Amino acid sequence: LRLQSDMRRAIERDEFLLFYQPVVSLPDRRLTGFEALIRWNHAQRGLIPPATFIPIAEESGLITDLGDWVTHAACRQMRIWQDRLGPGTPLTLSINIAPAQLAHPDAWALIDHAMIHSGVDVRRMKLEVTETALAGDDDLMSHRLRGLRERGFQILIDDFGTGYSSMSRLHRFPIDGLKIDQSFIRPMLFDGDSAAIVRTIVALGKALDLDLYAEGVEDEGAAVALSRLNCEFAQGYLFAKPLPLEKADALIGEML
Ligand code: G
Ligand code: G
Ligand code: NA
Repeated sequence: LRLQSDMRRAIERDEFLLFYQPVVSLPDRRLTGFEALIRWNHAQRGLIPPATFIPIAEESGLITDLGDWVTHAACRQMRIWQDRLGPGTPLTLSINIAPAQLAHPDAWALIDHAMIHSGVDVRRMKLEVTETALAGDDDLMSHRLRGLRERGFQILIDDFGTGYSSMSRLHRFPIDGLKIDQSFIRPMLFDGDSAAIVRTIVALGKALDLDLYAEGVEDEGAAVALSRLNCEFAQGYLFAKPLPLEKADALIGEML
């Protein structure tokens, strides 16, 4: 309850910030963009990780406001990078969208406001939604995703393999890529079943003409194995942890 009331005030006081985890292409391991990940710089407790406060935000309904803050902050930052790198830069930025944000009646209006306010070119922005987010009302969710895609966003299914996407759903939802869950990637070198699941998800994604992302790549062997499978994008501690803005900026400086 305490964190919940603190959170309300923290949104007004701007105590949240975004970290940026690099997303690289395989096999060349070049920076292609970032995933924005929220952090809370609490006045008394210091940095609080999202695993602690996102569930509270979801239970209390604050997730809509928090998600709206993330959308604005990410669009604003992306606009700064686009101005710096020039129009047409291929740099991408992903943001995580909570199920309740997608289901919210004002979902489109809120996103439109952030888009227009920032002046960002959203064609290089990706929205990550979990399979759970899609488990609700199929018609509503696919309608929402279609509207976001018409605005130019790419849609990625996050934590893929841990939820309930039936094949028919994958077929019906307008999506651009799959992010293979870390729980399959991390053990893939020593656990044959995990490796088989990764291969199968890659094959499924390819067959449906989707981009494939591996999350939680921690070792060299996994990066090599994923390259061999032609998984085109990867994130993980092998390449970089989520970085504060200054460090992400420095990486972008190297691209210029
Ligand atoms: O950054 P970290 O690995 O600690 O994130 C833990 C979890 O919190 C991840 O599952 C991530 O998807 C989620 N998360 C991080 N940032 C955001 C955000 O901006 N919005 C939502 N809805 N979830 C986020
Ligand atoms: O659910 P989502 O994919 O948004 O989760 C991203 C979270 O995973 C972030 O909190 C990030 O800190 C964490 N993460 C990113 N790369 C790695 C990794 O290589 N290993 C582990 N253990 N966690 C990672
Ligand atoms: Na994510």
